[in-house]
This record gives sequence, C-alpha cells and structure tokens, in this order.
Amino acid sequence: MNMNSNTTTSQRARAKSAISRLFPPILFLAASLLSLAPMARAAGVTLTISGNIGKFTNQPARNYVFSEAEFNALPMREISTATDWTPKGTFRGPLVRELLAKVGAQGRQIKFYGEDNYNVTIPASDFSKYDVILARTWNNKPLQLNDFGPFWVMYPIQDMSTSETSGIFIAKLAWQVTRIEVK
Ligand SMILES: Nc1nc2c(c(=O)[nH]1)N[C@H]1C(S)=C(S)[C@@H](COP(=O)(O)O)O[C@H]1N2
Ligand SMILES: [Mo]
Repeated sequence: MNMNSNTTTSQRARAKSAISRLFPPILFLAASLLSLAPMARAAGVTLTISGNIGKFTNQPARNYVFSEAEFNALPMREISTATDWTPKGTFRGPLVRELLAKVGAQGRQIKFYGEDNYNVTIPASDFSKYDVILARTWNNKPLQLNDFGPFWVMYPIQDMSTSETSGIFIAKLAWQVTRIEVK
C-alpha cells in the first residue's frame, strides 16, 4: 500500500461519512416537505367567479379569484340543518348574495360548477329570497374535496317549508364547488 492510495481511501471515507451525516437531514427535509404538501394544497383552496361581473382580481381573464384567506375574511353565516347526506350539523360560509355583491355580479342566473363536472344554474332571486351560503366548513371542519368540499351551496333548509324544499330543489345543493359563473 502506498501513501497515495491510503490518502484516497481516507478521503473516500471522509466523503462517505459526510454523506451519511447529511443524509438523515436531507431525508427529514424531504419527508417534511412531503407531509406539508397536502396542507399547502388545502391552504391553496380558491373560488373563481367569472362571467357578468364588474370586479376582477385578474383583469385580462376577467375573473375574480378568492384566495382562502380572502374568502375566510368574509362575514360568515351559519346554517344548522340535516341534509339528505349529512346528520344535523352546522355549515358556515358567506352569504351567496354578499359574494356576488363583492364581485359586482350583474346577471340573473348563477351557475355553480362542481369539481365532478356537475353544474346547476340557480336564479339570482333565490339569493335575495333565502339566506343561502356557500359553505366552507361543517361542524368547524373545512369541507374536503372528497367530502362535499371545498364549497357547498347550502340553503337554510330548516327554515324552509316542505313545498320549498321538494322536487328539483335538492339539485341546487351543489357540492364540490370551485367555480361560479354569473350569466
Ligand atoms: N357536485 C355535485 N353536486 C350535486 C350533485 C352532483 O352530482 N355533484 N347532484 C345534485 C342533484 S341532481 C341532486 S338531486 C342532489 C342529490 O344527488 P344524489 O341523488 O346523487 O345524492 O345533489 C345535487 N348536488
Ligand atoms: Mo337530481
């Protein structure tokens, strides 16, 4: 064994131990970033309103995108009711008429799009007649995409008569909403 190969071996050993010292922190960092990813997505929930509106967050695209923070800063209302899909519980969200006012909505028909490609068009008059909210939470927990979220059109069912909540009414309770078009 000559001096040269000895040096090379110890250099390799030092390099190797440097990697093994660095590796756990790198793994830890990677794991932390991965576990943060779903939170980052949840924090990134947005609501896009487009169509016949007068206020925009993106002028060229002519739409208004509510960030989660801006949405959560809106005045909130609660509706405590059971639905066909949920036991009695409390939904919380802003009034749809206030959301529409915020974006300067002018249309008579409001189309709600679900992430599952469902859509329903509701006359704007419903939102002056009833205190309809765009629910973001149920029993204080944010609605998840796989559980009717992020936004669910909710009427004050408990205050409405059976004739008002019969027939096609139930089709207005669009869940998994992320986009609204004012027509
Ligand atoms: N996002 C979304 N919301 C929705 C639906 C849907 O398929 N997707 N169905 C609507 C219709 S047509 C009705 S009658 C009710 C009940 O749907 P269900 O019969 O599938 O439970 O939810 C309404 N909200
Ligand atoms: Mo339906």
